[in-house]
Amino acid sequence: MTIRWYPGHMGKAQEKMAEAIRKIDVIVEVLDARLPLSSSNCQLEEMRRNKPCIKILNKSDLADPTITKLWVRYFEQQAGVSALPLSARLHADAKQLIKLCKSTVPHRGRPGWPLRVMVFGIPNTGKSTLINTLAGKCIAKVGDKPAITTCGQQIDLKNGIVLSDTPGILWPNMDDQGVAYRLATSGAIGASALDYTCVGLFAAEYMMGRYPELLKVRYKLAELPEAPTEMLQLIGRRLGCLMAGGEIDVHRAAEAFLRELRAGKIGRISLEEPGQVIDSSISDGEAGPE
Ligand SMILES: Nc1nc2c(ncn2[C@@H]2O[C@H](COP(=O)(O)OP(=O)(O)OP(=O)(O)O)[C@@H](O)[C@H]2O)c(=O)[nH]1
Ligand SMILES: [Mg+2]
Repeated sequence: MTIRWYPGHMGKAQEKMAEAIRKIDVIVEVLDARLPLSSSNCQLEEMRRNKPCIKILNKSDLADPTITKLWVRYFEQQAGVSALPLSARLHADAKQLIKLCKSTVPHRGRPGWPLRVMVFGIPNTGKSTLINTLAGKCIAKVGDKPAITTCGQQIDLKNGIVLSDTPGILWPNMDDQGVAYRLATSGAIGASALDYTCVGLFAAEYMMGRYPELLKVRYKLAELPEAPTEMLQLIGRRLGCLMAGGEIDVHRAAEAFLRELRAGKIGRISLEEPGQVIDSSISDGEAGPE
């Protein structure tokens, strides 16, 4: 199944942000540390107007730490970009971001000259969580599903910094279905736009190839099966996803598996690494790359 998700509010929000960037000093792009490239919005480069950009690799508590280090190095090579892995719920991590914003634009952040920061990113990467941690209180609505924020808002941190929270936006043409499936695996795509079984099979195949030991431990398996379909059956059995008559409900199993994967219950994983060939081979009717 081809995944496409571009709800109406995203186009409108993007137009407003492109305009608002004129009056911004630094852009903080909140990426998902488990898939930093797939969660980068390709439209930002054009919207950015050469403004400095800090790439946050958020949810680093859920990502493979060795691979996150490689990603930091990867992004640091880009002009005008610094990269910082963090967990948006942690105050100590958020403080590091404040320091970095101030050192990136040292001439602002004084009375009458606030440092204007736009927090930008695709849905569900933790933008509003980061803003709440920076503000020290719950100002922005947070949720465990994409497109929680649909309108922007400005927050004065009273420390010389004014933040703009923005809705998560994607791009209209999701031509690279490898990217789309990684986004769906991470929880960045609305449930209405995806088929849990297809995404679950994609995620199971990836995990079997890249993190087989984590699967064995989590689902108490001595060996992994050959095929992702069998893997989902085994997971369904372990998690009690049964239909009347005792057969495995594969759809429910896939949904439960993705929930566990997204919450880090299987372990810290990364869905991509720098230099890997991004697989674009998924097309209509296919569950995932063969
Ligand atoms: N484990 C972990 N979870 C996080 C972290 N940051 C945010 N989350 C969770 O990720 C989910 C999405 O967080 P939000 O802050 O609503 O994300 P957002 O980017 O504002 O999402 P939209 O408004 O939909 O674009 C919530 O369930 C958060 O609790 C993090 O660093 N680690
Ligand atoms: Mg939000």
